[in-house]
Amino acid sequence: MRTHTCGELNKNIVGQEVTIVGWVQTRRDLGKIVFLDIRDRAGLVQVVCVPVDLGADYEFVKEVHGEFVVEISGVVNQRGPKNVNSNLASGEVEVLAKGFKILAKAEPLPLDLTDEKIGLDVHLDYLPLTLRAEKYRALFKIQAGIVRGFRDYLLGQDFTEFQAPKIVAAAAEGGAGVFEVKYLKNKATLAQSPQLYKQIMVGVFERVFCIGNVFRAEEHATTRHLNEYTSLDLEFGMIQDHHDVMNLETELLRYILNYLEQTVARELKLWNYLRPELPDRIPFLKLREVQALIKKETGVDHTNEPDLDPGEEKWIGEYAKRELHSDFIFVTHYPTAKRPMYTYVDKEDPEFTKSFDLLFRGMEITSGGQRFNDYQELVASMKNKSLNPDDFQFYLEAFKYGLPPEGGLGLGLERLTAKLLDIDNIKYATLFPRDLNRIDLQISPPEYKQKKD
Ligand code: AMO
Repeated sequence: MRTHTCGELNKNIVGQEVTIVGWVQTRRDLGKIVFLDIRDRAGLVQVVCVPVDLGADYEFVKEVHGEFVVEISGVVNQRGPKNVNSNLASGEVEVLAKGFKILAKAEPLPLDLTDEKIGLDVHLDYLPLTLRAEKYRALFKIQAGIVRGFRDYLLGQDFTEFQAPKIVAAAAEGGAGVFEVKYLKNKATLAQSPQLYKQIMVGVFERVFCIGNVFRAEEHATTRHLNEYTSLDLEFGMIQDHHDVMNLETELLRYILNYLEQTVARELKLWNYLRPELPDRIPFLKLREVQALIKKETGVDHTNEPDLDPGEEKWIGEYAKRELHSDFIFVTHYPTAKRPMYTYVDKEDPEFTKSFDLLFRGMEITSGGQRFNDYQELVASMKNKSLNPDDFQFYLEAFKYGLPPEGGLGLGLERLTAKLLDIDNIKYATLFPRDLNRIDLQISPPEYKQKKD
């Protein structure tokens, strides 16, 4: 029976008998003495296996290699000063094994988990194994920390969490890019976002958030697009305008960064984490101002375009860093013609909306803004976009019966993770990425399959 986790072992319990359970991470043989690094959820510890101490159990030691799961009883010993491993919480001690059991066997590993040069496709094909590598365990601990920080902050601000449906009738973000669901009697799609439901829920709780997967039928496999991603969504009522939403996001990000640094500092060190510059107020510019700047500085005239292309996002990201000392910049006032029907129009300049994107290190990680809350205005906006209000009858009920001025945002979890850790392809920062060519396993050309068999 396990008495301690590996991470709990330290010099205060030197001399004590313990039983630990974990995976064999590495094996080193020195003649008949075998050194095993044993890993469990809490950490890693070195175990020394000597034939005289183990007796008959030494036979089991002979058999084990990486990823075997074992139970070891033994005595905690202090390591010599030269052998202390300062990277480990349990690095000052080791366990001298007295009893050894195999709990689960592992086949020989098809790849070396410490090899940083494994290509993306092989990494993804072997995810159940490659996710066990130290760097990837760290990455997804950090990602879990982002989710936790998001939730904690919003609960602290009196938001209520809800679960949004994933089978929906209407496309929230516009018709393109939806997956149809054929089985049901009604026309249905997979949700592109919880947008319509979070707005309905403002009528119920005033402040709400939800964390869940959403689906986008993206036509191309790129380094920043997935077909399924995790959206961190929030929505709240009683706002003045989109600046309230931007200010909330600024404090939310500050909370998440602090939370990560307090809880997963060791994991952050394994990646190229550099604390982002996050000023008291994140700078904000209108889309047309950004385009004018780009034209002035580079000569490229995109001043009539409805959006920034990835190169322009990068450019303005670098500008924000250099000139405004911020790794973040809000770009506001996207054209009314290009934003979804729920986006509030700037009454002083009706061609543009009170919407924003947040760029982090030159990549969009969030969209948000103020929404129409007036029933008549929302219906008119739908009609302007050639949408039939009858298709949105259910959603519109929320507006018929009193919805306050409100706004919100959607933050892409994988993009935030990737940018925070300097990862250039979003798929590395996605637990189980789906794209045109892959659901878990890549749809492989025959010669590739053969090679693996
Ligand atoms: P939008 O469609 O801009 O807005 O999405 C919000 C954020 O989600 C992330 N994202 C993606 N991440 C990975 N793969 C994709 N294919 C993908 N598409 C989007 C990005 C993006 O900034 N309802 C609005 C949000 C709102 O206004 O509240 C929406 O979904 O980080």
